[in-house]
Amino acid sequence: MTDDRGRRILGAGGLYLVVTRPRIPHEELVAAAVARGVPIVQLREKDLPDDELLDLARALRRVTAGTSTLLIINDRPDVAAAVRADGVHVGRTDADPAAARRIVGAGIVGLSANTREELATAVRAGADYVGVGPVFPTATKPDAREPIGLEGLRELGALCPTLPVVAIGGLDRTTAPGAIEAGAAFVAVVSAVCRADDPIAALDDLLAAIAVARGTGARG
Ligand code: TZP
Ligand code: MG
Repeated sequence: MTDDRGRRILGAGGLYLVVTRPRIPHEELVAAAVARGVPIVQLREKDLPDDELLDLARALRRVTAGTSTLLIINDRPDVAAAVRADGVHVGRTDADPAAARRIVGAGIVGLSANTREELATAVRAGADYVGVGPVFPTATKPDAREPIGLEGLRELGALCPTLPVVAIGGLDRTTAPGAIEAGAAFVAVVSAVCRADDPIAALDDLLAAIAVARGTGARG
């Protein structure tokens, strides 16, 4: 449901960097991600007033516009549309997927799934990709569901062979290779980069681990 650039990037896989309260300015981290060819960056800030969220989204749009990095906004199709982001990620308890689709039009709509039923719902709703997890326990999302483990990830991924699977939850440079081996197209991380003492060094380490696991030799 997205344009050629979006389809190509979604089809290629790699790192899906979720940016939540990074230890360096958002723009700096996202610029580093763009410079390294990270395919997807998501802005996920749940506690900001609307005007600040919009300003931040606009700034990240400026950093990602015309690059090979897609910008996805968490939870807020209105913000995604206002800044012309590439799409929105809608969690289970967030905006209605059909409403999100109407608001972002041809943009990307990503949906979350933790069970077979939720996966079927996401597919029916016309998700452009599905976020599957949490794979492992995570401290980042206090209301996260039961971890599904690598076996759960493998099982859910096998049920939607034509949809890119974004694995999330407890992933870092040591656990990301297992998620890729279990069939994930993308590895999504929050704390592995945003909570690191040196987020850009952590980004480099993670990209190197993902490249080895994907057998691409390239970063990403
Ligand atoms: N959805 C499922 S788990 C999760 C989200 C947003 C948090 C992932 O954070 P981390 O720090 O990469 O485990
Ligand atoms: Mg959400």
